[in-house]
Amino acid sequence: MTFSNVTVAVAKGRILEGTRALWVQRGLTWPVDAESRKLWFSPNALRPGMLIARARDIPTLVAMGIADLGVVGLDVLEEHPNSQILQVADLKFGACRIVLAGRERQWPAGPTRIATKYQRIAQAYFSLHHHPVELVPLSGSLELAPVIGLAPYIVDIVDTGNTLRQHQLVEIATVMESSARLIANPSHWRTKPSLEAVRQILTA
Ligand code: PRT
Ligand code: MG
Repeated sequence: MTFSNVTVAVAKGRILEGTRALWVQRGLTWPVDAESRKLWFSPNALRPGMLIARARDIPTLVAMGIADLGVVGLDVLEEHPNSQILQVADLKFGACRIVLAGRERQWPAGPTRIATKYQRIAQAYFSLHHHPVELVPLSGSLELAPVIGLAPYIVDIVDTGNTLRQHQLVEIATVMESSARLIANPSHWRTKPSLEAVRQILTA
């Protein structure tokens, strides 16, 4: 099996780190050197090529066939749905939860304001619970929102819970669980057997 016709798009940050650990553990050589700012690495017979991009751009790159495969969190796939991709494996790393958090472990008493970077996921969750909310879109530093009086609640990613604790916030409910997923371009998945080979190596 040659990998010279396979390119994988990987979300930078934690997902890239987790992909590196898995990749190396499965005996593939890692193309990305830490010092360089290079974001594209060409494939060769022994390992797929790699593209490093913003998490929310990974589904687009795979849907358009720029990359054959992609590695991205389920949270990103749910927040930015794309019907032009296939989810082909749960890679198990990058596990985290999207939670509703606030000052007290108590469901909001009435209509409330909630700061989040996951507007679609949060809206779907509160609609399901028939709970009226006003979502405040923020792209980062969510934990600040209750402290500065922007919103009493947040919907955000939690792993260890340290960040919430440091801001005197507690989890009220789990909205969804997430982990890194392997996604594929549907037509490339059908026509390139090397993609299935990559999946098998990463999930063995
Ligand atoms: O471009 P953008 O800023 O959106 O992402 P990024 O390039 O900074 O990536 P990064 O490293 O933030 O990783 C994002 C992806 O990693 C998410 O889409 C998730 O699938 C996954 N992931 C897993 C996490 C976490 N765990 C996590 N803990 N993403 C973010 N966090 C944040 C969390 O929001 C909190 O602020 O890390 C902080 C520490 O978490 P605690 O609970 O361990 O303190
Ligand atoms: Mg980030």
